[in-house]
Amino acid sequence: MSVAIGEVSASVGTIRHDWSLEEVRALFAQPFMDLILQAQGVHRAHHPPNAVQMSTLLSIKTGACPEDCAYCPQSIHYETGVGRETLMEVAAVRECAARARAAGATRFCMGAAYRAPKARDLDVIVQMIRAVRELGLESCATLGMLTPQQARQLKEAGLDYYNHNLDTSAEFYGAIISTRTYQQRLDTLEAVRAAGLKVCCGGIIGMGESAQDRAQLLRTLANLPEHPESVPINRLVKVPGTPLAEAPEVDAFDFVRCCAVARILMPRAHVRLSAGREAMSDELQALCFLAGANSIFYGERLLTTGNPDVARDQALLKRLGLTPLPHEAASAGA
Ligand code: SAM
Ligand code: DTB
Ligand code: SF4
Repeated sequence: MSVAIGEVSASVGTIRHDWSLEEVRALFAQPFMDLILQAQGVHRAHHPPNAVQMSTLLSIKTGACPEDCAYCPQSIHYETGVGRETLMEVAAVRECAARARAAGATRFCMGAAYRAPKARDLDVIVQMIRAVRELGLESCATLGMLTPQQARQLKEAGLDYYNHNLDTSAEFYGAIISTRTYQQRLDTLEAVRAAGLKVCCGGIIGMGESAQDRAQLLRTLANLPEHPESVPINRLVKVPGTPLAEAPEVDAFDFVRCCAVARILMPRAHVRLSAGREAMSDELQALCFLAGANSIFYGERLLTTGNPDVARDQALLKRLGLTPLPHEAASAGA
């Protein structure tokens, strides 16, 4: 069934949780210029037009992950040259967070190569969250699957956001990960929401998924009971040694379309132009911002791979007249 563009346009910008696959595919199928204009319209109705939220990532526990995510350099199943490290010391994390703040980040995101955190690790991570918050930064963590009780423990520690990605459509998921199910991801997201944490949830483009898989991923995110506050759109970083090292290149305009459709489906979310920026031209990144992306990972490393250095990003923001978005508490004067 095809949906008339006019019908799709009429609902643009309203907060909905009932998108059909046909509607989402019709958004994607529009002429590029129409799609970008629509996304930019939604963007301006819900966000300051020239502001970008900046998060810095730190890998607090690197490598030797038991999961088999086909894209991931940290999986123990693949030879990628990423070492096996233990959980960092709290003081070292505090120093990294202070440097991120000095460079202009407002949120600090701590990532761990866990299937799920153990109780003794969580006790240390609670101290890291407190240290990050004491610096006046927003805190985010991505530690794998959580039980409802663990999510509550993180909330009590003052955690603001939890990142847990769906990565792709439910249909394509089995081709990428065999060691945990899509439903387990949805269960973690539910536990995170129930604990009162803000949700950061998105996916990866460029793993060999079809156009329909991309539409289904974004549709699943938009049809969650509440939209994630933050939606990372990663372009696969092809790491030698992973099964996806030779994945086909994503068409740049198709990637921009994903940012635009995410913006239209989840008008209030911060759509984050995430992994893969280092290999993107400034012009492609500008198109993604035009399509409604309004957040980036900032700082020369993601978790184990590179990211544009601070000088390049500052120059890009300046050339585009974009300014860093202060975090909510800061802009409310708290
Ligand atoms: N281990 C935890 C988990 O998987 O939930 C947290 C860290 S994991 C590295 C966080 C996310 O990074 C993954 O869900 C995936 O979306 C993204 N990611 C990992 N490797 C990537 C790559 N090579 N390219 C793009 N995104 C990647
Ligand atoms: C997300 O969606 N992307 C970030 C963050 N959440 C944790 C991670 C990207 C990782 C890219 C590969 C690496 O550096 O290891
Ligand atoms: Fe482990 Fe996360 Fe990498 Fe999957 S994405 S292998 S769970 S670190």
